[in-house]
Amino acid sequence: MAEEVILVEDLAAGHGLIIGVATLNLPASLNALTLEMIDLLAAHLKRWERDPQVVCVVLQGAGGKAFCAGGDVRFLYAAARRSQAEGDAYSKVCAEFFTREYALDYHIHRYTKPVLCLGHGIVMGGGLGLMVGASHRVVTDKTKLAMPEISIGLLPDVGATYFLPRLVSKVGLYLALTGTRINGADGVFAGLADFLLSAEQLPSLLKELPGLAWVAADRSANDAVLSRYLRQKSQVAAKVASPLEEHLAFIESVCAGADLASFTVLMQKVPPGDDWIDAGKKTFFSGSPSIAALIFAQQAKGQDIDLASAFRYELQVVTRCTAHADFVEGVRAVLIDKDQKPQWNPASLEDVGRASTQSYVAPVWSDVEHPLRSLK
Ligand code: QUE
Repeated sequence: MAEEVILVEDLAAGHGLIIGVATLNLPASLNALTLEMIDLLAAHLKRWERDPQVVCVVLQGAGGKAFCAGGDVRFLYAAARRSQAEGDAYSKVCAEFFTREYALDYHIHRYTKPVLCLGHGIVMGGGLGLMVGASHRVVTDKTKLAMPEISIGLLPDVGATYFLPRLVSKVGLYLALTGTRINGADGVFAGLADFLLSAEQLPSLLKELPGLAWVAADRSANDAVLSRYLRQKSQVAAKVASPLEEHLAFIESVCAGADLASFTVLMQKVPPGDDWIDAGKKTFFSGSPSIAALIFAQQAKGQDIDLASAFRYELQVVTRCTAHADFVEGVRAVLIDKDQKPQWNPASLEDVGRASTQSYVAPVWSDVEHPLRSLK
């Protein structure tokens, strides 16, 4: 029998109260989100939200290596190729996937009960989309966070239009352009996570949660109960250094100009020798030039719009991405052929003009037709 891709448990928390636990269970692909996982998770979140006995929801990943490494990119790649071969304006299959994924992410942001996300191990792309909206975001000394989409010709999505511009200083822009992998301490420093624990504390956490002083139907009381518990845990956790914090002045210096040309020049001038910076430079200079330009437009736009509008904007742009050559070429180079040598079009940062960006931001749907029009 096939394994369940989402494991679900209703933990008894005393006095008839319940903690809903959802475990992403595709460890062989680092729990990367499939459409089936998205739909199952959405259904359970709805059920737990309606059930007055449920006081808290926990999201975690099976296997110990990853909470969630992203989305089902191979599925999206196949769908994008099929639609491009047919000459379609965009892939309906991809648009449907992103619509359901963003609706799930949005639901987590707006959830009416505490959501505890255990962001242990790899949390990238779609995984970060599940985590950032949770009310209680736990990371560990094994956590690796990133928005690596520039490497596959995709706009950083899953709410990145909204959450990246709201991180400390220019960190969001820098993470989007360079795909830099940051650790748990960095995540707390940046504003992507709330509590840094030691990985060894996680098993006891799920055992101790049912014993906390939960109250039926009192969201703010339960938020406080959970926060107090996690704060105590984090106080006894091993300390982890934050390379991101150590590089904050550097990030501010390369992001000081307001455009891609300035960022490119400033990054070119950085001498090699710092591994953390060198990895980001490599990703930026080998990433999609069109996406680099789009990220500037996205991060500027995202500062001024609300969460629902950010998801609607992203769905428009990401859907356009599925009709461009860079997405198919990027997935081919990174995940299919693994030659790590994408041939981008336009090929260089100097060649990207307004026409490229405009072709990505041209709306697919009018406001009244938009698949996410009902997000409030
Ligand atoms: C950039 C990305 C992704 C990536 C690698 C990149 C991404 C993504 C995955 C991924 C990882 C493991 C899997 C899987 C997909 O890798 O978004 O199916 O098992 O989901 O360089 O954006």
